[in-house]
Amino acid sequence: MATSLKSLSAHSSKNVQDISNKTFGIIVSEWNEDVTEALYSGAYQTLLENGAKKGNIIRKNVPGSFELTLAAQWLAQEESIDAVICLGCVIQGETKHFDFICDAVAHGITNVGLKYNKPVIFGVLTPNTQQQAMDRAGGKHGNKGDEAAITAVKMLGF
Ligand code: DLZ
Repeated sequence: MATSLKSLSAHSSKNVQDISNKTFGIIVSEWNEDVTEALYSGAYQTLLENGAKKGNIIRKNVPGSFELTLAAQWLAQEESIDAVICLGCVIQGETKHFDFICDAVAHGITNVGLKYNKPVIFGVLTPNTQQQAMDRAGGKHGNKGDEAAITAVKMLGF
């Protein structure tokens, strides 16, 4: 079984670093908000547990996951922001909308990270059902928001 990132955080020497002076932007998509709010709670708490200061965590909402990319660019271009975490949930529907949104967001977030040379984390769930989403937002498969936060922390310590 794969080791979760969060379980490594307390014990891995690679992850022991001071992030108290690091600033994080967290962008939350409002679509499927039960899921994305749970992702946000996980990410926020995990950053605090790892030493981030409340005042150094900036939250912004966007209407849907498609808008995560532009908002990530707006935050990443700020010199004061060290890492951006994008949180969304796109649930498979009957049309190709799902594929277009997922492709656009994955490519867009990648490009923003490369352009601004800082971690921009893909914390977007792409499940087939609402239940699968909830299972990954604090349910039986953990919380991918936690993992997104740990990924940001690890990348800052690279
Ligand atoms: C339109 C749409 C649909 C059908 N489904 C989702 C979804 O499951 N998750 C999500 O985050 N956003 C969805 N959206 C909204 C798009 O992301 C976007 O906000 C609109 O297409 C406007 O650009």
